[in-house]
Amino acid sequence: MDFKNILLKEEGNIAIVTINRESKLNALNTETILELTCLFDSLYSKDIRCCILTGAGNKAFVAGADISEMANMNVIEAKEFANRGHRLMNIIENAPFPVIAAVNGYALGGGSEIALACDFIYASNNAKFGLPEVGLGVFPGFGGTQRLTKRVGPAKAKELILSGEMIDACTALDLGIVNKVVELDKLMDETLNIAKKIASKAPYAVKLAKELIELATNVDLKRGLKVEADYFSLCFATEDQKEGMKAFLEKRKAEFKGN
Ligand code: CO8
Repeated sequence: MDFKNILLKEEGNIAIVTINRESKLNALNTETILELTCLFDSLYSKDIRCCILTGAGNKAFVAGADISEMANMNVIEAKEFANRGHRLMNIIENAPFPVIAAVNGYALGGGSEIALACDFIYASNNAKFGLPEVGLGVFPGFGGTQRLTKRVGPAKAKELILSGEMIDACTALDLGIVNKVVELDKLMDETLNIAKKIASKAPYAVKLAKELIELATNVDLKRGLKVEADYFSLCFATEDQKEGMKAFLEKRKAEFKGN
């Protein structure tokens, strides 16, 4: 598949997706949103065990939705644009493998929103997060009002969204938006390290655990524990459960095949 605005590199079972519109600070226009949706859709049916999403260059991860494209939209076009954005965020969030955002600079507006749709975020020390949309006469429309609130709680989400204030990587770390901050030239290595660790584990168990953690943010404990017990038992239908436990008892490294 040939894409104009994104790059895909595969290292074993790890997919590295780079948003590649550096001259526009990787802003998300419709074409890029559709390409990313199509790419993630295609990754669903491959043996991908972890994915890294990043931006080209060392200045921006994604500086937001493309303002030049949005400026003259009518109501119908804006709705379509928001729906396309939601589809992309959902396809990332619900991917059957973990997706890690490697935020290498500005993550503004839609850039923060796409990072929040990933399972977790590693950031470079020059990264800046913000949802400046109210300064443009709109508000975060790619899921930011919902996902940021779930991540940091309503009071902090209100402070950030209603002021449009930009925060640095360390503040994002303190708020729990980011899991780790590293120097820019170490960002990909550090992110690849954790991706490799994840990719070496049993893929089906990783996938179910990801689903359950997501579920925990949406249902009460009783319901969550019931589904956890169901999913736990499902693991025993896999070869990987047998291999994982056998390898432990034989004091060797498990070889997971994803079945
Ligand atoms: N959209 C389009 N182009 C952009 C964007 C953007 N979001 N951000 C940067 N660019 C372009 C600039 O226009 C410029 O292009 P050109 O060279 O052709 O003039 C190029 O990228 C480089 O940018 P700057 O010259 O501005 O670089 P600076 O270093 O001076 O500034 C900033 C960097 C601070 C990141 C600055 O570019 C900036 O403020 N960008 C916009 C940030 C922003 O407001 N983002 C939020 C956008 S709105 C949004 O994301 C809504 C999501 C929900 C949509 C819901 C749909 C209904």
